[in-house]
Amino acid sequence: MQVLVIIPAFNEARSIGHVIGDIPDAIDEVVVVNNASTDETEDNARAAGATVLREERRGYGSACLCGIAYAETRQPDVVVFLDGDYSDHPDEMDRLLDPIRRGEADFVVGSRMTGEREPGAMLPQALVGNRIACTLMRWFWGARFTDLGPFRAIRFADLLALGMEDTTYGWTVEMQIKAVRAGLRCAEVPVSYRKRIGVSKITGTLTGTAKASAKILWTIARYAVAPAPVLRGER
Ligand SMILES: Nc1nc2c(ncn2[C@@H]2O[C@H](COP(=O)(O)OP(=O)(O)OP(=O)(O)O)[C@@H](O)[C@H]2O)c(=O)[nH]1
Ligand SMILES: [Mg+2]
Repeated sequence: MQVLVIIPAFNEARSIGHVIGDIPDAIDEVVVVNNASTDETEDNARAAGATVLREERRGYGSACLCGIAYAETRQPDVVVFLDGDYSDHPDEMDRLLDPIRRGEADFVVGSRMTGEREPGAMLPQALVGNRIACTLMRWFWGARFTDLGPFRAIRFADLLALGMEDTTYGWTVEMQIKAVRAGLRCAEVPVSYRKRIGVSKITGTLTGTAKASAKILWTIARYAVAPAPVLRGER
């Protein structure tokens, strides 16, 4: 099974080498999408052995979309996403890949809610936001997720068929909603989570939290009212 890892990174010079270094050797290619960083993220990622792409349009989803466009030239069987701040534990990647390898799932989300969290690694606003978003996904689509965690694996053909489009913080929830609506076999596995290295950009800041919360709720609302033909018309 060919696996390609996509890491969106905005000013993660101090952590990116650790993230890449802890990815299991069996992984075929690690792609860091440098999202207009002003530090040494790009040099450090390359030095650690990653393929480095540049996406000048800021936004978590923009960086992920750039990674997907590159993956289309590689056609891996599975794509794994994770953050560049060393909060996720890259050495736990097999936890995500095993259900896909066994043919039991198409999409696997790493849950920090059922996994081991270092105290303070997820701030209260992130915990509450996750709970609300997952509750809404259960009400609207019967989805049984406990987290919107960034560490996740998906069959590449299924990912392309989802037609992902969010360019910012709605990315993770969009993927989960679309996966459930598309009838993919979704699974969750516990993953560990530690305090990030470097400067917090989303949940650690007031504006980041406000923007992310608004975008996540907006994304849920948008798909809750979207009739299926609209979804089929996408991309
Ligand atoms: N905020 C933000 N993050 C980006 C962007 N592009 C890529 N990223 C990456 O997205 C990942 C998640 O951002 P984080 O700042 O860790 O957000 P968070 O995990 O909610 O909160 P903290 O870890 O507390 O900062 C990191 O790897 C960032 O480098 C962008 O435009 N904005
Ligand atoms: Mg983080």
